[in-house]
Amino acid sequence: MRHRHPALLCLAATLVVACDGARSAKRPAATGALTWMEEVAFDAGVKLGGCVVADVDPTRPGNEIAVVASTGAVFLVYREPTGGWGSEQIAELPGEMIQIAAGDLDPGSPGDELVAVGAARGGEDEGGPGAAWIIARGADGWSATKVFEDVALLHAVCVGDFLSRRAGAEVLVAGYSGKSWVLRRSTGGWDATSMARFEGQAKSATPFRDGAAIATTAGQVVLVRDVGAAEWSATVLAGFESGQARITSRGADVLVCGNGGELHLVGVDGSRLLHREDDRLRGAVIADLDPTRAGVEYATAGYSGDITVVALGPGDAETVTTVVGHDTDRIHHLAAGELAGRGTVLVACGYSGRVVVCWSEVW
Ligand SMILES: [Ca+2]
Ligand SMILES: [Ca+2]
Repeated sequence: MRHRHPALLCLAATLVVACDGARSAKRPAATGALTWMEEVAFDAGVKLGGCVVADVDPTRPGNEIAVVASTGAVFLVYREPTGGWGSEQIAELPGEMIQIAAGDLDPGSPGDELVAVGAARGGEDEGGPGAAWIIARGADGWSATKVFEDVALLHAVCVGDFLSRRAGAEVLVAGYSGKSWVLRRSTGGWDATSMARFEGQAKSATPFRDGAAIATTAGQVVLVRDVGAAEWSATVLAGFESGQARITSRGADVLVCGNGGELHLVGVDGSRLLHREDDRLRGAVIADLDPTRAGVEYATAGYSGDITVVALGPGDAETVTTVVGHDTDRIHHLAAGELAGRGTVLVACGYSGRVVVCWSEVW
């Protein structure tokens, strides 16, 4: 199946302000001001669980966007060389898929591979087992391989070098069983090893320090790491009143958000509230999204449909919050990455079935 969207839908709210009443398509005179743009890159027509930006298709230049759907479908969304967006369905899995990550899991194959997690069969709410799938493009096209099944839904996945005694990347998965597992490639396929236990259910995971940080429904950020024993250690780094749902890290910092509508930056000196909304948050991104400000910015999105960027002002004393995009229904995930012709983009997906891409331009 192949979808094409030659007509781009430009929704940039800030563009309306910048474009002299939006009547003119001409760009305003250069002012050095930052303008946020928004496009719908793809509409799957079904709820989308998660998305990632990575170079997973070696036959196309640069990075692509991979998204997973409630139907078990996995789609690739990409920039066409002539402009505009294209898309392709690359897998049809038997259960609802929740999240997807990418990394170099096969050193013998160019580019990155995808790993998707969700329900082994049927929907997220049916209470059945969870499954993890590797999806990759080889010489014969796209393939999907089930590499692990847990007793309950798998909701969290990330790729990193988690096993100190072994070179290369592994996959960490976690979910509603209250356990995380490391999946490693072996001669006969994939092995699950290095289990850690924690309170509550895992919703999201990110590589952190020499292990992974997991956001749980118990409101905790838990660091799981290899301590040379059969069972990994699990250390609570931070705790919040409501369940946590999405997490990312950069350096010594962890960015986490959840059901309380709060986005927290957890560092060595404790945690700081960066943003609050009235509804659930489902996005945690750290990236250099604003080239007019030094350093990184923080982004989130959630059930309000808003996509929000938070920058720290002079001396990090204040937060500067900008709503840079909006979707028509609840957003379930937010990712960032580089795309040809767009620079660093934010990619949101969720209940609307749409893949919404936001990026900034300095005019
Ligand atoms: Ca590519
Ligand atoms: Ca910046």
